[in-house]
Amino acid sequence: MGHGLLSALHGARGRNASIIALDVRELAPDIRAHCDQAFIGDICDHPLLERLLAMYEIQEIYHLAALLSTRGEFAPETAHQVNVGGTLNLLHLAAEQARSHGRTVKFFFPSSIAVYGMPDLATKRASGSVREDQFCEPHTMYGCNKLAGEHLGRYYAHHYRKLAKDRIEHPVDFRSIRFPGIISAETMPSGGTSDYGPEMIHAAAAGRAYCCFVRGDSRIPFMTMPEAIDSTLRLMAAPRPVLRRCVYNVASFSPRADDFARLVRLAFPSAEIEFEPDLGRQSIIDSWPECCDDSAARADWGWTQSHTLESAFSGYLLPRISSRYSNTAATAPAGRAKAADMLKK
Ligand code: AKB
Repeated sequence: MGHGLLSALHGARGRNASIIALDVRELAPDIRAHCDQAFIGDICDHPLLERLLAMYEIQEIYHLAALLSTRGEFAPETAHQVNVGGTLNLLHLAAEQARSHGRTVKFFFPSSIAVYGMPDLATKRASGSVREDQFCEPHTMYGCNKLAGEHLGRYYAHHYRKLAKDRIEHPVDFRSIRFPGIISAETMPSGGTSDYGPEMIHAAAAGRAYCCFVRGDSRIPFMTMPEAIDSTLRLMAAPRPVLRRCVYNVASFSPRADDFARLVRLAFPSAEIEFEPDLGRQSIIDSWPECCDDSAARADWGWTQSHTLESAFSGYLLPRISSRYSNTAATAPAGRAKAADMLKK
């Protein structure tokens, strides 16, 4: 998501704003071209963050670094260090920037539906759409970390150094969205549990068989990458007084895993998809809600989804994915166009 956001910020930025990127890996040249400076490094590297603090007058921070839910269960303590330690470091950087320049620093934190923990499948199915304040008892380290990040952000925004004589009020303007699974036509996710959605589509387009690690009737919310980026920019652009919360749900579509498979087979008739649930990863998906109530985001900052599952396939995924895998038999133009047409109907 960070890479897509860099391009969007580059297009949307004001005349005097510079974009400074920090990533653990070197950026691809086309993404690097959107930045004024790009550092290779880690958000857990204190001296590097101190250097950034000294070098720049930072006005906004978009903190996208995290170890996701599946990877986090293999190394929970490392996930905690990166996800919570890294968030704390960046919030501290924001607060210190605010202190040295006397201006509130805006901070964007992508939270996740992983903060929810549905106690069992029956409750998940009966609950339908969940509000921000319901079922916040995560089952994964990643979910615990995201919930901790939300609380830390609220603390830095409203209560930081409560007892200090030289405290400044509201050093950080913390804004967060609880994202569903995100599907990108350009990049493959890794280390997440919602990965089965994008993996199924990319595998079919590349002409590879796919074994889905959850049951066909598994349902969680998803959205496309452009919707995720659009929601981030919209929330960050909203005037502070209209925001009644720090953390918002957003929603787009909530397909079952076998709905994905149906549309993938329609678009790529030779796709081979099997379902072979992995009990551990299935239990994570079963702990996430079927759908999120995004009425607060709609009311406060005008969030609206752009897609249904069908229009996400026909208007975004199929055209883009097909050009990415353009030399595989699975993406033969005639079949693709027919599938996109059928989806539109
Ligand atoms: C994951 O699967 O861990 C992420 C998420 C839902 O936050 N994609």
